Amino acid sequence: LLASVAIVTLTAGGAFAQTVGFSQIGSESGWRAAETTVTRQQAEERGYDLRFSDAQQRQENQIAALRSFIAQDVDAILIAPVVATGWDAVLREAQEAEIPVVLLDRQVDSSDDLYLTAVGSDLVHEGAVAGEWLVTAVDGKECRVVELQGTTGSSPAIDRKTGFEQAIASHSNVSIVRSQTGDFTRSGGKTVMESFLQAEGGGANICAVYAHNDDMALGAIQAIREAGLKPGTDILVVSIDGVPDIFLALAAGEANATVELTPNMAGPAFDALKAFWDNGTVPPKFIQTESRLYTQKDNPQAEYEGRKGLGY
Ligand code: GZL
Repeated sequence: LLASVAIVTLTAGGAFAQTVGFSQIGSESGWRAAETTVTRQQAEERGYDLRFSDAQQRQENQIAALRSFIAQDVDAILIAPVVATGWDAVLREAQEAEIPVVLLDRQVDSSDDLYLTAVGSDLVHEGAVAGEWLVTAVDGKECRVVELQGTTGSSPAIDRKTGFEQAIASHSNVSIVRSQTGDFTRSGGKTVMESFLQAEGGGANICAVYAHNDDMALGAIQAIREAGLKPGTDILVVSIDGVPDIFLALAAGEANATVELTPNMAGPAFDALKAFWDNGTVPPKFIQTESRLYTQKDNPQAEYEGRKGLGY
């Protein structure tokens, strides 16, 4: 009996194929919550022991989490870096500990020899898709745009702005007249949109709001409604992520377009890590996920039904 108990204990103790530390930014948006859910599911399916840390959107907490994972000698580290700068030292410590690091959904300014690979979308392209949609929608008419930026210094805030501006650059009828960070949150989007409305004739001078994510767009929609205007009609609403609630807003005619971002960054990350652990395969430095545009014409109610419950 004792021998069999020992065997069971050993087997149970060895049940986890690998231990992975995950430094997550926080839960600032529905998309971020979904990414966390999917990462946990992906780890579970693979039998990995996922050590999870929520940084409450503070870089110092992410750096502390990485140092803790290094001290635990985990087999790999996943990190969604809240901002693009300030990672060299801790990434070098992980490299010296021979722990592979994979970036999820955001990029860093550090040299790419300091991480195994980065899984994410082409953030500049997402901004360009949003800009191109608006240019087409206004069809030559003047359009004064207000912009709700993501977290200051984050790669999505920088790149989505760049892409949108590139797309509207050759259309002088479309221009960004105000731009401010709403920190990727609904409350941030609502508060900043309220200030834009006040500054722009109660909204009479605003043709469209471009939000770097759906959560800020949903906050802006609320502010537009409370100002007595019709979101999606008086003021066009274009954003990025494809969270379930933006599909409800599309179905209600209160939003006009979103660029979908998959929350499944962990799947490709774990696949790359398995090849690296098993065969030493070095993946490309960027594993790109696809994104696509959805508008009111794309059966948003059905898209909502298909997405709710995916952990958003
Ligand atoms: C983009 C990702 C962004 C999402 C936001 O890749 O980093 O962070 O678009 C989230 O919803 O806050």
